[in-house]
Amino acid sequence: MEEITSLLNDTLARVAKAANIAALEEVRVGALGKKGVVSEKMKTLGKMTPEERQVMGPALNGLKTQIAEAIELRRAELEGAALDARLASEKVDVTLPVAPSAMGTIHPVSQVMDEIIAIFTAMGFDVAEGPDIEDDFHNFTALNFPADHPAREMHDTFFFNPKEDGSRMLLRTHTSPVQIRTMMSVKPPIRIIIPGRTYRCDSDQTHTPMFHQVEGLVIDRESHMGHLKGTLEAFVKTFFEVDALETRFRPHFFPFTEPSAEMDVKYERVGDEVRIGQGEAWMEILGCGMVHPTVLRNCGLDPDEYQGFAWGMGVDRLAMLKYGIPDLRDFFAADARWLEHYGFDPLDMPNLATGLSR
Ligand code: 2NL
Repeated sequence: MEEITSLLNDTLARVAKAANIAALEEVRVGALGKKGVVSEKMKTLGKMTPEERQVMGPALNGLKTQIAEAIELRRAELEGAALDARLASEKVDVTLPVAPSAMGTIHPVSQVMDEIIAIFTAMGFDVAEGPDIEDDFHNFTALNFPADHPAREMHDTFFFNPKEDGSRMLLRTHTSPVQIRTMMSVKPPIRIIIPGRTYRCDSDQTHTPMFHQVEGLVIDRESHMGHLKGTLEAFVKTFFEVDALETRFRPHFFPFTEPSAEMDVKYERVGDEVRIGQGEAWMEILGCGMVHPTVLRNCGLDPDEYQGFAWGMGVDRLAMLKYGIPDLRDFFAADARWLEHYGFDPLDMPNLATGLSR
């Protein structure tokens, strides 16, 4: 019996001294393991007399239980301490900036839209938007398209089935209906750009049935062709990130502007590469002009009081030019590898302070 008491005290002292889970496990194996001291003692029960066994059996079982309980208690203590130590050492500072990488990429068309928006909003323009599904008035009539203008034909325009009154809704063929809606509802001065999707029934190497435009509109009392040139020259220099960019304004025709022009920039082709701002060749970039007096009148503005300028450009083509993307149709192929190559970092919003693109 004394032996059992000293075995108990001895083992409990070892349990208390175990400084970590591994040391505690060693004590457990030494006492309760197959060849442990308690197990060895258990094996001697068989050789005892029934009287002895009646005393020693319960005593040894009690010893075993007490040791096991002490070990479990100490294990919980050690595990708690280990967790506390981990919690103290592994701190997460939630105020740190997120890692500078993110899943997925920004499509070059979205990137170029964001770049154009960054440039014009820095000049003081607002962004305006409107519906993709339009009526004939806002898409054509208000814009001074003659009744028999070819752009109205089934050939170019996606029309919906006629309504009961015979009129047909359509997918806007340009973003100009948004300018019409703005001029009809907002008192000048107006300075807006309109990014958005546009639709024409056309599909080949250089045309897709849905494409992207950004148009712009300035209406004030004395806005003139000089403001138009200054605005658009500043835009292309910033957009192509070339300070010494030469431009030229070539007379053109649009029903909604008078006079109308197309703006070209100097460029050079070196192999497959297009270098904007170098060389002697001219590349068309956008169309523009002074808003036609009839368009102003159609929107309830008096051309003797107000005048202004407008322009429009194709975003898909600008994205191809700026980022050297050879095939328009890849824009709409949703090819993950292409997007990985030509896409942009979602956490790098274009802005004039840190640069438009990286
Ligand atoms: C092009 C040419 C242009 C406009 C769009 C416009 C809108 C209104 C009144 C007058 Cl409401 N003009 N927009 C003006 C000139 C050119 O786009 O080649 N776009 C891709």
